[in-house]
Amino acid sequence: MTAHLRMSGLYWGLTALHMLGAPDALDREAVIEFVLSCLDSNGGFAAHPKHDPHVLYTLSAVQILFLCDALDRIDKDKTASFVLSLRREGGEFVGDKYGEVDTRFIYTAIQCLCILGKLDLINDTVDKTVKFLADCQNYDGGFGLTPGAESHAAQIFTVVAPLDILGRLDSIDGDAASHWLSERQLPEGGLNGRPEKLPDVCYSWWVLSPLAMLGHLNWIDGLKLRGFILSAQDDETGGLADRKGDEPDVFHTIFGLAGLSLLGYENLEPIDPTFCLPLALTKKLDWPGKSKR
Ligand code: GRG
Ligand code: ZN
Repeated sequence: MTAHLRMSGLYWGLTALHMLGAPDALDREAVIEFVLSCLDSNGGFAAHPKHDPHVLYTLSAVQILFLCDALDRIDKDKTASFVLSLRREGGEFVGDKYGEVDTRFIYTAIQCLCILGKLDLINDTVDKTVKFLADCQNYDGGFGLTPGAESHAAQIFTVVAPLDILGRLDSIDGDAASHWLSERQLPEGGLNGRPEKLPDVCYSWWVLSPLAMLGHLNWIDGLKLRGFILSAQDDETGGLADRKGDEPDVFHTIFGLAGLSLLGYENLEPIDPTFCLPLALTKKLDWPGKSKR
């Protein structure tokens, strides 16, 4: 049932374990072996052996290898050239050979190149990419997956994070985006992804991380959100669900923990809002926006 997103599942689980102070809980060699078993001859990674390579799973694979300090196990140039092959005329990126465009793929491509130390490969089109991302901002302050598409909290994350990496946050109206994000908090404390929707623990990440990057974390009530996230922890398994009483899963566990980490929760390793990786590790990276922090 989870084969189509297995690689990201591993990244979510491993990052959650890092936040919980148990980075070695999984067998390192088995993790690396699984990642390498999903490597395509073109340098991209699939979610599962014998699946098609995709930029989403290529980023998850690169993040896992970075978390395991094992990037030397792949040909970085080849993986970077797979990512580069997904770039289109207007500076946007598609996810794979089937050609879907989404700000998610711009973010994942840029973070991937950044971890590989190869961001300069897009120097010639970076202005067009920044314009494409900025053009996704709507009159309500939010962002959609392409210009003109409906505002959604997660798409704000996938626009703000690459602009933060590129050091170009000044190309959007950050206050308008933050205002739209601040309206995601419901009376019970939880956040939704767009107006009239139910609150969901994963939006603790999709909403809080862009607010953190834009310097407006205090535009929501952190104490009330903390209570909402904690109420979604399952007593028996320890995992977090989308909301109280539902079945827990690794997706809501990582993004609930990451939200708590951004809120400064005790005994959780700090998470980087731009990369969704432990801050202790991203300190080792270099990127154009780093000096603006
Ligand atoms: C490195 C953290 C990280 C991410 C990589 C894959 C990706 C980039 C970002 C995903 C962004 C995204 C679009 C997340 C959406 C997740 C989600 C809960 C979608 C649900 O959409 P609906 O419409 O939910 O089913 P609502 O809550 O609107 O009903
Ligand atoms: Zn969710």
